[in-house]
Amino acid sequence: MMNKTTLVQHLQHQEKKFLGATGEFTSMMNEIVVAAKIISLEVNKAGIGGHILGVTGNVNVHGEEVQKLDEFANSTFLNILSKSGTVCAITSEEMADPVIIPKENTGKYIFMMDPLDGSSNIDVNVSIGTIFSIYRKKSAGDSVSDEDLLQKGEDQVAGGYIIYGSSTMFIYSSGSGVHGFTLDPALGEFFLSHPDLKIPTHGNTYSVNEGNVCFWEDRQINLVNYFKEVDEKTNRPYRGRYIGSMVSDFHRTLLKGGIFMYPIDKKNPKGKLRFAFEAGPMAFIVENAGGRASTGKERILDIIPSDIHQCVPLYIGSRFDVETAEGFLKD
Ligand code: AHM
Ligand code: MG
Repeated sequence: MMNKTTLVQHLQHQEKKFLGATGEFTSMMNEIVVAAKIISLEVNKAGIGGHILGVTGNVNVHGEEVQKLDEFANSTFLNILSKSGTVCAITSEEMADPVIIPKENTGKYIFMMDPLDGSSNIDVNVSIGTIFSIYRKKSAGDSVSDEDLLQKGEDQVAGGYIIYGSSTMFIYSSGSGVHGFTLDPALGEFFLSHPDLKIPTHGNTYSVNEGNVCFWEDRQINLVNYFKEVDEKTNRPYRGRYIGSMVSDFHRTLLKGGIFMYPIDKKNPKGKLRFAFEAGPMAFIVENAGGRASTGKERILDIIPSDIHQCVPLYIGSRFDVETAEGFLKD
C-alpha cells in the first residue's frame, strides 16, 4: 500500500490549522500546481520537435532576450491563475505591467512570478525553475493599488519555487516551515519528500558568478578571497559552485548549506536579481528554514520595494555564512 502524502493533502491539512480559513489559499495553490505540471511536461520534452527551444526575438522589461519557454511558462500561469477566482492581480518578471483581474474572477491574493528562471540555461538542458510569491490584497475597495503591489517582503503569505531538474520538485512555505514535494512523472502527482526542511547553520560552499570579479567592489573581492583561504576551524577553503540558474543554486544551498550571492557590480549597480520575483520569495523560504537573506547591509524581508521590477543585491543561505558576508560588506 502506498502511504505517501500528496501535495494537495498536505495543503488541506495545513489549511485546517488556521481558524477561519476559507479554502481560497489552498485553491490558489492547487492552480499553481496544475501550471507547474504543464510546464514540467513541456520542459522535459523541450528538445523534441524543436518548436519550443530558442528565443522569441523579443526583449523583456529587464533588457533580456525572451525565450519561447519563458513565454510559454508566463502565459500558462497567467491563463490558469487569472481564471481561478483567487487572485486580483498578477505581476511577472516577463511583463512590464501588472495584470489586474476583472471583477467577476477576482480574489484576495496578489500572485508574483518569475515564470522560468535561469532561461539562459534552457537550450543546454540545465535545471531551470519557476519562483512565486503571494501577498494578500491590503487596500479597501475593488481597485488594486501600490499598497497591494509594493508590500514589505515580510508580509508575504507564501513563497515557493518549482525546480525542473533531474526530478521536478515543488518547494513552498506559507510561514510554518518549508516543505518539498517530488513529482512522480508516471502518476502526475507531487508527493511529500522533504518535510520541514532546515538549512545547515554553517556551510562550506560559495556560489557567485566569479567572471564578474573585474566589475566588483573591493569588499566583495575580499569576501570571496576569505572563502578561499585555508582555515580548518571554519571549513575553509569553501567549494565554489555556480550553475547560473538561481533556482538550482538556491536549492543546493538550501539542502547542503553555504551562500549564494549576486552582488552589485559595475554592470548592475543595484544588483541583478529582482526583489519581487527572485530575492523576496527565496528570502521568505530561507528564513522559514532557519537561514538568512540580506542585501549585505539590510535584511531582504525588511525591504518595501518602490517598483515592481526593483533589483537588489542578494546574499542568501546559511545564517553563519550570510552574517560573515555582512561583516565584509558593511560601511
Ligand atoms: P533570468 O530570470 O532572466 O533567468 O535571470 C536570472 C538568472 C538567475 O537564475 C541566475 O542566478 C542569474 O540570472 C545568472 O546571472 P549571470 O549570468 O549574470 O551570472
Ligand atoms: Mg529570473
